[in-house]
Amino acid sequence: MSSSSPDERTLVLIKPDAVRRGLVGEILSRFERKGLRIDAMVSRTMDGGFADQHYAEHVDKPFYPPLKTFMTSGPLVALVLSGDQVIEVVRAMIGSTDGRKATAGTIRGDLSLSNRENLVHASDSADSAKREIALWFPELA
Ligand code: 3AN
Repeated sequence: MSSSSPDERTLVLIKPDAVRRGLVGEILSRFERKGLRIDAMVSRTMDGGFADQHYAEHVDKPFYPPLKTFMTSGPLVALVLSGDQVIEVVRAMIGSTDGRKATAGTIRGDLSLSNRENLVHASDSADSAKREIALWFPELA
């Protein structure tokens, strides 16, 4: 890290499918081994209203109702990770949305066979990270 590139933060959700499958440790371990820091972490079950806020950009999409049902179906683990270029680094580590097509070596590519139950959410831009961290961890914003 140099003084001209201060560490970023990103918001990650380890989704209910990962919790049900006992993959929380596996996923956290990948982030830790990469050298990222866990700045905050909580287990929580989203209600519908909170899901609508988190997925504000998707609420009108056809895939949203089943996504909402899935994301509110049980506890998930929300965390804030920090590190050099963490937003881009974590997006690369999780792989593309559809687990059937995600590259081997990524979390989704190795562990998911679905484009809905794809184990992990991670902020996709600095603006998203700011908004999502403020929503999940207002004490850090
Ligand atoms: P990503 O999580 O890869 O950024 P987004 O933000 O485009 O993907 O979509 C948010 C979530 O919506 C995905 N993680 C996935 O669970 C679900 N999703 C996206 N596209 C579809 C789709 N075509 N069918 C079902 N679920 C989808």
